[in-house]
Amino acid sequence: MNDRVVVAGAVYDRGRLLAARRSAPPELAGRWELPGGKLEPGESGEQALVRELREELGVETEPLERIPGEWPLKPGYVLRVWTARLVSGVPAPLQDHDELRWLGPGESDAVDWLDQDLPAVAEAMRRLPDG
Ligand code: 523
Repeated sequence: MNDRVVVAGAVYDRGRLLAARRSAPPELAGRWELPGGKLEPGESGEQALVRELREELGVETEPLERIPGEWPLKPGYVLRVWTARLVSGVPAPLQDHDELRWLGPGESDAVDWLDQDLPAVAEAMRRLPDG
């Protein structure tokens, strides 16, 4: 059986990367992630990413490129990550999150990332565009 895909975005704006602190479920609350969510039937990864970032943060984004790789989550789920550019809006923690932070170069260790997000975060930081 195929694993269900969870998409997440390494959202850039002005040379910084967006980090989001989860407020649920209890076992993940307080840890930081690249925001996103589950792919729905019929969606491409990029479409799901744009939808999730709109729903959860109230922003419009443009996917840039897929970060190579796929990371296991809870049984039956895998994580895929895209870099993305903030197109419009100011991110707000509308759903699933209770705090947001923009991290500049060298600041990726400033928050307690979910273990499963760490490889993609490291690569997203390497790809951080100039401000
Ligand atoms: N992760 C995760 N890292 C990460 C994301 C976006 C999600 O480890 N960057 C995990 C957390 C959950 C699962 O993937 O175990 C689904 O993510 P979730 O809850 O953000 O997906 P949604 O928003 O689609 O979930 P529901 O609205 O609850 O269906």
